[in-house]
Amino acid sequence: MDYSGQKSNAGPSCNKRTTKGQQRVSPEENNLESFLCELGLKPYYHDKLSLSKILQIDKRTVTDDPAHSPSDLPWLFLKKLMMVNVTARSVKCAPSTDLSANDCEDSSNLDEYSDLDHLVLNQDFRQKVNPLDIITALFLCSDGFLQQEMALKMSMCQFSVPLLLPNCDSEQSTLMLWALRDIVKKYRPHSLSESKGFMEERIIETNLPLVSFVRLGDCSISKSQVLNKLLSNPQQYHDTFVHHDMDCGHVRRKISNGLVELSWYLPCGNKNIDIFPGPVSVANLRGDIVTYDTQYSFLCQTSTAVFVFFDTLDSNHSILMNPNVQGQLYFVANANSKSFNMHSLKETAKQIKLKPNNIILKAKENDAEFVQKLRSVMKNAIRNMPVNFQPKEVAHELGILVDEDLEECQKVKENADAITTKIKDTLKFKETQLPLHGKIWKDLAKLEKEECRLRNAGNQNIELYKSKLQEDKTELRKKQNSYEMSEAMNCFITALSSSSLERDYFLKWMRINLDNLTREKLSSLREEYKEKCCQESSENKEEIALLDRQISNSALGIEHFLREMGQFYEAAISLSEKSQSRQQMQHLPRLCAELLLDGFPLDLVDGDASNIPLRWVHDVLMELNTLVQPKNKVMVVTVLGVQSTGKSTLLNTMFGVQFAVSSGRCTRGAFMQFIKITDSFKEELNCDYLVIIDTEGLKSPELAQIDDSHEHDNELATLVVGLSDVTIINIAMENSTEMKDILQIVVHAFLRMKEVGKRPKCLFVHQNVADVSAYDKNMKDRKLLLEQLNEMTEAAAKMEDKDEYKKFTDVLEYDSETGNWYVPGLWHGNPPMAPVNAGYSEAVYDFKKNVMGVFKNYKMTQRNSIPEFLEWTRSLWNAVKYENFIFSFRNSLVADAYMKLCAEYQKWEWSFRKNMYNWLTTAETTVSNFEIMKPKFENSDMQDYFNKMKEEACLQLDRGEKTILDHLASYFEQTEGHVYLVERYREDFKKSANCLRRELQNSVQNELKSVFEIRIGMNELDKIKKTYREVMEQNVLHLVEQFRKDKSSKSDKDLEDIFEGMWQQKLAELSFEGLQKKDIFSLVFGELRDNLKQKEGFLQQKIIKVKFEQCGQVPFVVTQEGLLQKFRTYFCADEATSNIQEMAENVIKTCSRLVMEKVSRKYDYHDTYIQEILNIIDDKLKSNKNLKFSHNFELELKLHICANAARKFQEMHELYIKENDPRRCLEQFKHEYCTGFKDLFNDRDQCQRKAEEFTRLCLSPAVEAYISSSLGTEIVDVMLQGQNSLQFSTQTSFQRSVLKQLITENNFKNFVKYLCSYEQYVKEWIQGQITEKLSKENKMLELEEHHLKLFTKEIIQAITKAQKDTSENGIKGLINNICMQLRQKLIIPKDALETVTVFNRANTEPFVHCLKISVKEMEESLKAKFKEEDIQIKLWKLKVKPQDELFKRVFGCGKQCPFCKAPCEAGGQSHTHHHASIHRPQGLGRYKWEDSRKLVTDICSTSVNSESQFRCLETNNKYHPFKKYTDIFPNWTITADPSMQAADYWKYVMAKFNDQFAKEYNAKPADIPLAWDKITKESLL
Ligand SMILES: Nc1nc2c(ncn2[C@@H]2O[C@H](COP(=O)(O)OP(=O)(O)OP(=O)(O)O)[C@@H](O)[C@H]2O)c(=O)[nH]1
Ligand SMILES: [Mg+2]
Ligand SMILES: [Zn+2]
Ligand SMILES: [Zn+2]
Repeated sequence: MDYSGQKSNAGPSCNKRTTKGQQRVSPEENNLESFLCELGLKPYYHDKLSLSKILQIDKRTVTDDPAHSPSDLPWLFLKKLMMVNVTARSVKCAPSTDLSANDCEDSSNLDEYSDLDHLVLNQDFRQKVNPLDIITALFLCSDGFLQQEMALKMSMCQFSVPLLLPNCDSEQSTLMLWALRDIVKKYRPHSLSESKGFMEERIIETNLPLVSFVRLGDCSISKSQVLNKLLSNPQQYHDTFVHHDMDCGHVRRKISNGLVELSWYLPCGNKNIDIFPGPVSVANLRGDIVTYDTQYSFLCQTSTAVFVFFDTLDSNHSILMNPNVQGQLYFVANANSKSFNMHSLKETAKQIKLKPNNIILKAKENDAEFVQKLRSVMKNAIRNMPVNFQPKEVAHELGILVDEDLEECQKVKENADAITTKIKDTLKFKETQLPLHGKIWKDLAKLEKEECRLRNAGNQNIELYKSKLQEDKTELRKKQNSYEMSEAMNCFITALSSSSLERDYFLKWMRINLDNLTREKLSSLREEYKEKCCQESSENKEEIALLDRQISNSALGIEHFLREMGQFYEAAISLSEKSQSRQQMQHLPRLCAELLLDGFPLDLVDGDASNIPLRWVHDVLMELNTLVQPKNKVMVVTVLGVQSTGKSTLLNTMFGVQFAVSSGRCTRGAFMQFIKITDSFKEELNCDYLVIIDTEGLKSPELAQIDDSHEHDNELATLVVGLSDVTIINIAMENSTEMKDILQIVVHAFLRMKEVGKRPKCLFVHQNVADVSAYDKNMKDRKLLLEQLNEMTEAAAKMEDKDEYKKFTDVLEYDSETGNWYVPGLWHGNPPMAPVNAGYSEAVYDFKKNVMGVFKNYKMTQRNSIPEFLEWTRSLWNAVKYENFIFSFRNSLVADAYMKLCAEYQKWEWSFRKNMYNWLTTAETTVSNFEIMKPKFENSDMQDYFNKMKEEACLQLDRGEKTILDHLASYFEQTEGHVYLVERYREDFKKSANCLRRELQNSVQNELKSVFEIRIGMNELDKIKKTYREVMEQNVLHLVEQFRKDKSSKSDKDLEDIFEGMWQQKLAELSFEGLQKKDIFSLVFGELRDNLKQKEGFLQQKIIKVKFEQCGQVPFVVTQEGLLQKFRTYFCADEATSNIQEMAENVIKTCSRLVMEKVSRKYDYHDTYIQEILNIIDDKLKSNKNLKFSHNFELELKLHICANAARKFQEMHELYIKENDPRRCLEQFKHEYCTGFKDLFNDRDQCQRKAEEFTRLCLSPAVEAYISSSLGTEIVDVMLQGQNSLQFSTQTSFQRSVLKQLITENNFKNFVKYLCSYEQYVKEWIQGQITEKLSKENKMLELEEHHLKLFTKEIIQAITKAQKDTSENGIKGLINNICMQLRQKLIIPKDALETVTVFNRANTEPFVHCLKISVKEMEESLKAKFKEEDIQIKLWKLKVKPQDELFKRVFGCGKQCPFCKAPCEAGGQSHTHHHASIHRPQGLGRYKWEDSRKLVTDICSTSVNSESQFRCLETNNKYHPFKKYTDIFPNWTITADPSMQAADYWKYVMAKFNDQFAKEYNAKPADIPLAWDKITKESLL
């Protein structure tokens, strides 16, 4: 074909085989720089691309945009290569669309056949780049580590790799030794076929025969294609070398001429398949040897055989005379070529004495025969020839650069060698040079677990036992500290401290060296292990266990050095802060953090010790956090699965990373690696780093049995599942029993996460499912899988005591359609010559896209920062160490989120309460003013009004409840603060809101009802009073008329006498019918009997005989009778009785406070009062049912309280009757009547006096009442704001504040009070806080004055307004108008009001003037009064008592831990589970040992994890294991003490006051564990 007409800018054409290389290329086009520019790689020529940059995750990672310009190509190539995709080299630009548009236009003008020319002419080369150029360019622009990685991945794809890299600008070649160093190949030469042995070697360091293929001049045989055929197995052709017929292979090469590529042929041991019996290296030089003579010389000197391809030998054959040819030379020529010249061939052969056998001519045979011929020649050529592959030396001789000659690289190689050359025996080396992380660390790990599990505690005192474990730990740390840092470690750490480039080289060298040291041993052990595992026979078990141990002994990698470093650090940290060795270790976490940031995988779980060095990991990650802040959000992917199922391979393929991969047991423990997410992609993923965690394979139960590693597997799975956002479950489909086993472990882990609030996403990857229709075909399998998962969920739920989970989907979101992925087998063909299956790579890529999609869809809330990730690690691992994971889990993130929610809820609750209080106050005021305002309400009567109010109350309550529920809903929708962690508490809070509404509804309705009924009673009374007043008024007026007529002047004395006479006379005339006195006792008793009606019959009988009036006169004492019959004989009966006594006293106190409050209101008695009291008693009894009191007790208690209440109410009633006696009321205002009479008689101006009277009698008391009714809620608000307000925000913070104050005072009496009369203590404490805060800077007075001032202003405004509105009716109308304005706030005393308006003839204008002055005076006098009054009295008088409100807030549900009495801290009123953050030694709750009577030191949070037992009333006096305490106390959650320090507070208190407590509790002092004495007060504050 003729290509000569192609577009010019593609440069000279690239005709088939004849236009090779540089001949026709103009210099500037050859320019490397301009080519790099075109590829967009120019910046990286000097500032090399690094591996970590390539691994970063960006948009391109998950999108499939085609390449638009050549500058996209290198990235596309890299992306595919990193995922070991064999199609990586076929990258090209998408056809440009505008070009084809042009074509169309053109073609319309031409005849239709010109299109055909067009097709040929328009071959567009602009956008195309030869793959070799891309590879060369990338190698030129990459640093050593990326080069290594590229070479490694290329060799996995069975691509040839660069051996000599040309630089067409400098015309320098570089030998790529370093780049190829990482390639390790495994093969089986025929010599080992029989023994089934194999070789595993770092291929570039191995002395393999090299066969080179070069070209002289033009050649019509495609050398590369021939080579590919030569190396391919007959049944499976593979393009090892790029050749002309591949995608873009025909595009002219611009910079890659002079490139020498290398590939290997490696046998698999099967003689029928293998082409060569042993391994062979094959080199291929691109370009003409005439131009690239240096490369040719290099090959000649390193190869066993050199094959020269040519068509003709003319002038250029002198190159073949090269005297340095070390091996044999072979000529390969195409005899069919036009330019082939037999004559010159013969001539040359003669000249260089080439044997005829060394000349291969392609004549009539086809390609297959030709290749076969070449193969046999090659086989002969390398057979029995000495091999001397010394590329480095040759390169130096020829002036070829060597990549690893770099100074940084060489220098640190020495350091690495210094460490590794001394290693003879890995086990011994580890023992002597890395002693800290060996046995000691394993022992430490065991101790740490024993501290939680307490399996060997036996009958010992648990706290003593724990204290001993603590000492043992300290001892081990001491031992660690006694070691000097070994020489090897010293070298290692020094090397890590060097510059980052040197450090990277050092680590690589270390890895290479250590790998070389251990590979041989390890790989054969692993192979053996794998075989033994597959056989699954029982005799193997011993052997497997032995192999496993051997593997672990022989393993020696960088991770061991890092572990040692970690142990050095942890040991040093245990020393005092000032110690020198601690100072010296301070920098280690930083070093390690830098490694992580560089993309170095770090041990998370040490697989040997099966433990996490928490302190070390913590400090490293915190350093990392400091390094990256504020970009510290992470997402976590983990993989779990059976051993050797390609987990590490999967992760490596997905993310381009390098987790250790090998057949047989390989990964141990769990490794984590950080991958950066590019800035541009960050917005989409909302996170900064991806953390990938590779884990050790889980074992099948048989294997797990051998070394008891079942526990280890479970722990590991729980940890990594808990840490991850996405968990990949890797399943090799072939083995479904294995799958079942690991699923069991996994399901457990997920279940646990569900319980603790974490929701990882779970994806199943099924490996080795080849078929394209896998997805459909596996429908049945998926169903089966789901069935099994469901089954296991149910089983696991039973085991964890969480029966509510029946299905897998109850535990987590899982869709069996989208949650399963199918991946075909990894290799395409037979290893070692098999490339990675393109299907594998593509399937993994699809999967990766899906994983990224999952991340994108994650809610913002679920992203953890590094410290949060750490907190998860810590809390998960701590919980894992206990046997009972779910009940041991405690996470400060969850706790924080819960606290926040509680605090919010408290706010909502309070604002609801406050609204209702305010509403009620207003309602009551209006009701009280009902009569005064009657004209306003027209003809409605009280009952209508009451109903209306009730309706309105309901509306208010509805609204309030809804507001809380709305708040709650939107709280859970927010994106910050990890709200998803507390999702499971949402229901609790919903219920609490309902509950709160019910509570408020009851109290509001009761209150309203009593106010109304009392008001109705008073109205009756008022009517009577009114008639009397009217009589008096008439008489006074009459008197005035009478004496006016006299016209005689009278002195005041005379007038008074006259008035007195009239008054007495009229009083005698009027018949006063006051209120009827009622027998309150019988009313109360009636209510009580009603209350007891539902109870058992014998109470009814008993109550008939009771002399109610005589009850309650002596203090209430609970006797044995108070306890239920069957418990009276129990060992703890005494204690039970005293508990009941305590409760009773509490109830009595609460009720008597309520009675006092009612009495202080000075109203009449109403039945709702006693009903309220009975309700309180019933509530209390119900919530204290666990005390097992008898019915008799209930009766006695109620009688006691009711009788006392009745007494008080009787007094109150009588007082009320007396005060409201109509005669008395009339007499009360006698003075006013008298003065009125005098004024009228004398026609005196009444303005001032009336104004003053109105203020004094009506306004002033009303204002005072108003202030005290509104101040209560205000004070609560004050307490909830500003300094110290946090203490009331949640139960937990309240507890903290109280405890803090207690320890500061450090007073035994206070502790006892707190412990024994908790409720009382809390109340007093709150009262104290309020008094303190309000007294400070006269806060109380300030509040009062503020209200007073505002209200005075309001009154004055009302007066002004009333004046304007009032036209007729004179003063009376005016005053009524004023009251009208203020009717919602002021309760105007009616009697007084009417007295004031009587005979009032003043002029409005001066009256208003006087009134305003009066009001001002009132303000002053009230101010003075406020100043005098005591704050306690003021608080007592408030209608809403702030102390009660705050108490409700912080007291919560009021339940106490059944063992140690620690108060419940759960938020809301109706939570399903009570919990306390700090439990106490049970001795503080009066527990003592039965026999020795010593106080018990055990702490519930420990006991519930131990083998101990307890007995009490609830267990029917039988012993019950602590571990199963939930059987007895199902509503309590007692979590383990994760830090081992939370209980320090009480340990300290108990140790300090041991003797005093013993005395107080009538017991013997406890045996205090040693460690307790060491706790200092300072550490607790
Ligand atoms: N034939 C075949 N081999 C595979 C496949 N996937 C992985 N391998 C090989 O299996 C061996 C084990 O792979 P790893 O990735 O180390 O397996 P692992 O699950 O991480 O192993 P452990 O960490 O030891 O549990 C390696 O030699 C892989 O090359 C596959 O799909 N088919
Ligand atoms: Mg692995
Ligand atoms: Zn407790
Ligand atoms: Zn509770």
